[in-house]
Amino acid sequence: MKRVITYGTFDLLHYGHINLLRRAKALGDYLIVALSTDEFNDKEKHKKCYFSYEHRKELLEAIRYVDLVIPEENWEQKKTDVHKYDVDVFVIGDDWTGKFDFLKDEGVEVVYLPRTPEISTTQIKENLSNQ
Ligand code: C2G
Repeated sequence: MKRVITYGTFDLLHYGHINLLRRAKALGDYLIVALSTDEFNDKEKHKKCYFSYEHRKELLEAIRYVDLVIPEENWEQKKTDVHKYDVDVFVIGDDWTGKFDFLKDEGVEVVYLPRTPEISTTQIKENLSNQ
């Protein structure tokens, strides 16, 4: 059982997120999504979410590629998460390329996947506010 983990906010879920999750799941058999909590988004990522953690979690749990959703509460937890959840592969979009290579020292394969161009939560919000 190859276990994959990824991290993110996944607010206003869109096809770019789904493309990432589908490719992440294809790297193994079991996909864990560490979902940024409202507090982590607010204090550390300076992201104002439209949907609450609970609603973003509900949406992710409905996706066929996702097997488990856990909270992402800080930047540091990745190093312990990969052991706690017996993870083989860490995957994230290539906007983070190089930022999590330290996980290789924990015996984890680190994969950066190309982002889906032209779609982002910020873009969605801007387009809607300009309508
Ligand atoms: N993503 C993508 N294509 C897009 C938009 C997002 O592939 N058009 C990917 C991102 O690269 C990320 C995932 O979808 O892997 C979730 O995106 P965000 O919610 O924006 O995640 P982010 O804020 O980058 O959080 O500790 C890591 C952070 O929590 C990552």
